[in-house]
Amino acid sequence: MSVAIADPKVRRIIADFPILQRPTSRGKRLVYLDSAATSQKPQVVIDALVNYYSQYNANIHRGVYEIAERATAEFEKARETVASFFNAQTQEIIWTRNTTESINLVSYSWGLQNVGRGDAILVTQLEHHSNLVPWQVLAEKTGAELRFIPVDDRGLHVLDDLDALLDSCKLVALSHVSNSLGTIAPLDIIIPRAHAAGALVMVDGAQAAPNMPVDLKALDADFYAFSAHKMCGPTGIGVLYGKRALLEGMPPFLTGGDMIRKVEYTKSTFNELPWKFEAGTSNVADAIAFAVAVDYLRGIGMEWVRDHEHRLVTYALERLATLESRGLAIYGPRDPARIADVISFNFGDVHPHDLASILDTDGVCVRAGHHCTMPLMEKMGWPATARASFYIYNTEEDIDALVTGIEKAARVFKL
Ligand code: 7TS
Repeated sequence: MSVAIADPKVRRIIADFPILQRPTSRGKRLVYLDSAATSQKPQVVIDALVNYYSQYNANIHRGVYEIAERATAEFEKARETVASFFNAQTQEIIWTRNTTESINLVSYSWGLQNVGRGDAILVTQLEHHSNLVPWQVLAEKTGAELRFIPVDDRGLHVLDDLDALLDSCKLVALSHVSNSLGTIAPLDIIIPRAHAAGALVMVDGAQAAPNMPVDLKALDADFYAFSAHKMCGPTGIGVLYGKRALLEGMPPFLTGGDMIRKVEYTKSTFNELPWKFEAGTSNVADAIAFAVAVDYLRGIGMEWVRDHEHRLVTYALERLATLESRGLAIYGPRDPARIADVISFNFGDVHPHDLASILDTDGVCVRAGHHCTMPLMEKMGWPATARASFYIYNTEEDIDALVTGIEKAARVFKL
């Protein structure tokens, strides 16, 4: 079941993930190539959850007894850990459930206050539904125009008409990395151009935060959203980063307990940042465990993560290219420098769900479908794709298993 992994660092990383130690129900090694959907969790993160619930489970920001004070302290320390990892101020880190909720927070709170008829919201043709539907709804509510930065047939941003697209634009909302094609957005060009045109920039960092170093101060985006579960952390906890001055000026998204300073029968005043945006009992355990995941990634080094995935993407493109003459279509950019963690493909007329099912019989997990980017699939003329995505625990051997699985599918479907 096991294979010899040459790189001792990768071997040590794999040993940290209990799910990678057990065989599949068919007795195969688990070859997990779906980390873009959600990453696996190292034992330290699982332990942090168990430790919270078994040692100091209590509600935060209210109890004066020892375990409640410990829970509050660990919860707020987790925020500091995340802030320092991404080079932000602690008050700029708002806990949410996930990327989707973070984007909705901006759309409802900032959007409804600042966007109106005659304004434009600019997104790209690559967006995950989470960074498209909230802006469609905002445009519909406010009468604003929704515009699109086009992408070419390799999924690369076309910036030729950027100045015209930015005219009257209040917000540019785009993904740092595309979850369907892996394209890395040219934020170094788009963010300064948007700011010069008077627009704010909201970056969907769901696929970038787990896979590359992100320095929020240097990036200069106004808002940045990501989910813990894609970066070794638990599900149910995400982050909205916003520049402090902007967050200060925004009304709360949800209201109720914990986000208030004073409540009278007919009116209330709201808490300061970041708690103004955190109504109700927070996801204490998952925030604390997320900070453990962040420390785990810090120990590995995000530069190493990016280099490792660059090696894997380069190798995967080389290996998959050998199947092109037999009908494998590889989508997205072909230059590994332009791709983060994802490669999408189709094999002849085989439906990607059938391909994924055949791969699954050998323990190889890939995602098949539209990847929550239906408009992109439609524009490209693909009904769906198969998608392999890579993370810190993947190896060249995993890519070999993918290629062997595709060859097996070719035999099954007589391609
Ligand atoms: N934005 C991008 C770029 C994403 O990849 C995802 C999730 C989201 C937003 C939403 O994240 P959530 O944590 O709020 O759900 N992407 C995927 C995927 O590619 N396969 O499953 C989920």
